[in-house]
Amino acid sequence: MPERKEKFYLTTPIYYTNGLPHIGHTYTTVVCDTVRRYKRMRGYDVVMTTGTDEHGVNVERAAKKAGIPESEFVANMAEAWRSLWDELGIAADEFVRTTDIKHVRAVQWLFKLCKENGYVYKGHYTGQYCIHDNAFVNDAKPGENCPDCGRPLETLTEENYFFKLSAFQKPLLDFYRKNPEFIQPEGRKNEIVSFVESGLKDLSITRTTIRWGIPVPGEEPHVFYVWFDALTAYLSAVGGPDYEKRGMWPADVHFVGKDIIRFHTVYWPAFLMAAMLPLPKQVWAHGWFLMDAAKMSKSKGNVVLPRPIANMLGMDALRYFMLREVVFGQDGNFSYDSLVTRYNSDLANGLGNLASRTAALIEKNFAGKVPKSAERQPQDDALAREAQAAIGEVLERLDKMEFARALEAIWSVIAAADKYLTSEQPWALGASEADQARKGTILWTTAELLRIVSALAHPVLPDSTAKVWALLGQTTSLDSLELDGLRWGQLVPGTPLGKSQTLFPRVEKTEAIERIESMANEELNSASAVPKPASALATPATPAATPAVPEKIGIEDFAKVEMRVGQIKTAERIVGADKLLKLTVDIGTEIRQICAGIAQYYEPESLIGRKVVVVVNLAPRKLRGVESNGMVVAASVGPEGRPVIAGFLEDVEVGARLK
Ligand code: ME8
Repeated sequence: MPERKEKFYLTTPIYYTNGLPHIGHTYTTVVCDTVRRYKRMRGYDVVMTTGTDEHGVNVERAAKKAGIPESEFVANMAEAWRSLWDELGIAADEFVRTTDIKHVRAVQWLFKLCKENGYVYKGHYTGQYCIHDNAFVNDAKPGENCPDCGRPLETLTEENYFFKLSAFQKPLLDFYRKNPEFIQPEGRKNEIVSFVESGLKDLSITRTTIRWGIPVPGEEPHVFYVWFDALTAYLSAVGGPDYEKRGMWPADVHFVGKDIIRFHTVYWPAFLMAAMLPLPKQVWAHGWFLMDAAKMSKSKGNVVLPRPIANMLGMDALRYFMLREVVFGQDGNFSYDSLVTRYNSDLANGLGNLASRTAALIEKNFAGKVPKSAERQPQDDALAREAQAAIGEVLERLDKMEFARALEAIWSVIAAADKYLTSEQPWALGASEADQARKGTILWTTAELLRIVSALAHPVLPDSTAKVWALLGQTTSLDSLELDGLRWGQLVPGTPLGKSQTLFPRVEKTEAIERIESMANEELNSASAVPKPASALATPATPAATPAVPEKIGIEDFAKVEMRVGQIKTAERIVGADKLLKLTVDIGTEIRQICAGIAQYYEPESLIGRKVVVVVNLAPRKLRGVESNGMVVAASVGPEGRPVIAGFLEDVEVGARLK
């Protein structure tokens, strides 16, 4: 073991805050937590990061729907995610919120580095945009639907800062070649390599169409594109600009689902290359958990929630099922039926039964103390060899993220021990000295096997293996056990057993499924169950009213309204008037004070510098005691009439008249 512990830094994606975790998110997080525990048991200094991705249009909309400011909405959601992970026994070392000031600074710092190094420029972009995924869809045509989520795309033009992604085609391909383990699993690597080989277009990394985002310093109303913002969370969690002090960056592995592999293996390394920062060592993209052969997602409303499963069967059962049932990297189907079947066969009848049988026999025959292993017979040694071999195999499998194979190896040893007990029949032996000695050997052997199994399975089943560990009278913490020192033969005879307890009570399948489903329905229907389908977050359409035929006006009427380009210089809230902002606006010939009813939708700071349309010949009036000399033009959107300030796609001169 090295003097100074080697570091290991691993991350889950930071999840969107417009819903709560379903078992898809739980899967990635459980995998990450398993590796975190495993690496710690291999002597590494480990940091695991998870968190919440809190910016973007979806959050803006969801907050509006909830009728609260975005900051309050995301604070509630972040707390809900954090406490659910706690409740499920998944304790990450770092929880990043993208609204944290340290994260905001890190994003601005990364942008500055990319810009200073010449990889950022200003331009205009018109494209087809998926509001749900917060992404422009390259090559899509107007009227098409998003290829990822199937929702209609919207045509959008805006002034953006662009990132010169095109400059990184060769560096990325070289990087993949020199680091063949960077993209995992192998199959996904080919997909990414051909994507990069087919040519990379520059990427817009700021937005002016989104308000709820991290401001680009000195460039308001530009805010950062959510992916530039979100990916930086991995770095801000471990020090941001001061990452060298913490010594954790670069990440050793980013665990993600296959849906976001491109962001992690193309954009993210390119941003880091541009900033001349170290690159993560590996991105592991797993498959999807499917429900009825469809990807589980909030929008489809086919989500499975982790809490009801944990309540009914224990979190260890869910962890075991997810890692045992699906080959890591591939898609897997979720069904309550196979979950409960595995629970009963592998956990209740397998590990649980072996532990309780062994403990009960030691209790009865050796007054609750671990017996001595006397003269050994070939079948005892065969089992010992099998268990010893499993240590090597399991470590090797876990190193390669082959969770299902690792668990298979552990459970095959459990099955061998079961068979051994059944054929040796210690309960049928008498009270003679020889029989007692034989009983001792058999029970020491199964107890020792259980000790090894608990240590090996601990990263996956932290709770129940700690119970077996305590049952075997082990007083050290299993979390800090070093797997490298684990050997057959370390169980000390005479150790008093701990208190016996049922680890996995058998359940009746139909009843268990009914209970899980009813708890899930309750959770989904309760006010706190945030995984509402995204469609439910959209503003409901107003019932179609008979359109009033507008009276036509002549051009001379229109000419009476004088509209000019104005630029907002200052903006502040008005005490006692929740809806109003007091603005000073440069209209070319003078600076006007104008009140605008937009305070619930725009942060004053976000408006500074923005070019707007001003009706300049409106008679002055007082609003809440404050004089308003003109009007800022805005669209009235949705049934609540949300104001959206009118602006320009091209730069226009202040004072120019609108005709
Ligand atoms: O994409 N099966 O967040 P997100 C397996 N905020 N895994 C699943 C899954 C399923 N059915 N559904 C979700 C985002 N996941 C961004 C990430 S990172 C800088 C920003 C898991 O809330 C899987 O890990 O949509 C997937 O990649 C992630 O949740 C997406 O979470």
